[in-house]
Amino acid sequence: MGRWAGLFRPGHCKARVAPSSAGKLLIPQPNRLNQVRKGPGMNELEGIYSAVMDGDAGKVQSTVGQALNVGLSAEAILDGGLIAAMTEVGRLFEEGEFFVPEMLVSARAMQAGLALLKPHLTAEGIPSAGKAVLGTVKGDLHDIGKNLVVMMLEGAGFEVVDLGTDVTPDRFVQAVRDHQPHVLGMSALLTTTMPSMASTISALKEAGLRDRVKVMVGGAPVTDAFATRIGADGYSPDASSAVRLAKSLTSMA
Ligand code: B1M
Repeated sequence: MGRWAGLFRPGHCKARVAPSSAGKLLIPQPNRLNQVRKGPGMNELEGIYSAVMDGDAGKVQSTVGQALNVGLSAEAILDGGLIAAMTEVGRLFEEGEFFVPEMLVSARAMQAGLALLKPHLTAEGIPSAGKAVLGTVKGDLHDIGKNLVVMMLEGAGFEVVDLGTDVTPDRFVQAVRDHQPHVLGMSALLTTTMPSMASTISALKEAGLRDRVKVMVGGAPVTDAFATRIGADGYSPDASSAVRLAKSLTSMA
């Protein structure tokens, strides 16, 4: 249960009760708030955390507003509220306790908070975790999974340039030239569009840019073996492991 046990009030978050991997119901534990260390702004951070876990975008915005009003820095709100909650959402997803729809609503709620924080983060000059360019490959219009990866990366502090769907190798190459990202991420949902990932890597080589960017790939039909075969630097099966992969690739870039 991790942070759930300490951070949810009794009766809170009824909609989030989800079957656990063991088949049990994931029910918030009795109130252990008294055991959570109290400090200035702690209530606001707990509010943000709970609202992201609940996928309640309106509440995320109001609690982020309150946190700014009581004087918390944008960095503290990002790390202690939004990212902490999304990290937990990712963990619960990986353990089979959260499912894609829950991860999506939480990610969207987190983005609503992020939109409010962005101007403050820029003003505070917080260094980003890295820069990533992402897109769904040529011929492919599936973008739900890619959007989820974008949101999770933004939630983890990455600056993300989202090229959208149906992105040609040339557009990926141009984006690497223009934005100089640490990581280039490609998503494909169709077996027929997976070869475009290989074409993009070839196009990067031809443009002399392959050594300047780490390439990660993902999407339902993509596998680790395929990623290795086409010369990508990494593959991840879901959005939360994509964050870990992007972080490790960024540290190598
Ligand atoms: Co399409 N579709 N679809 N579709 N569609 C699939 C993919 C399909 C498996 C359905 C099926 O037949 N069972 C099948 C592909 C078969 C194949 O190639 N093996 C298929 C087909 C055939 C088609 C069309 C050709 C149908 C037609 O027109 N005849 C057509 C193609 C259009 C095109 O792209 N040119 C088509 C169209 C569509 C819709 C437009 C209707 C819609 C897309 C809407 C949209 O995305 N805006 C759609 C949908 C919704 C699906 C299914 C039902 C769901 C896909 C999805 O969003 N999953 C899908 C069947 C299925 O998967 N069960 C299907 C949820 C999403 C969160 O998961 O995208 O896997 P996913 O992302 C995950 C991971 O893969 C990973 O993280 C994400 C979150 O954990 N991940 C990455 C993804 N990208 C990553 C990148 C990374 C790292 C991780 O690093 C960069």
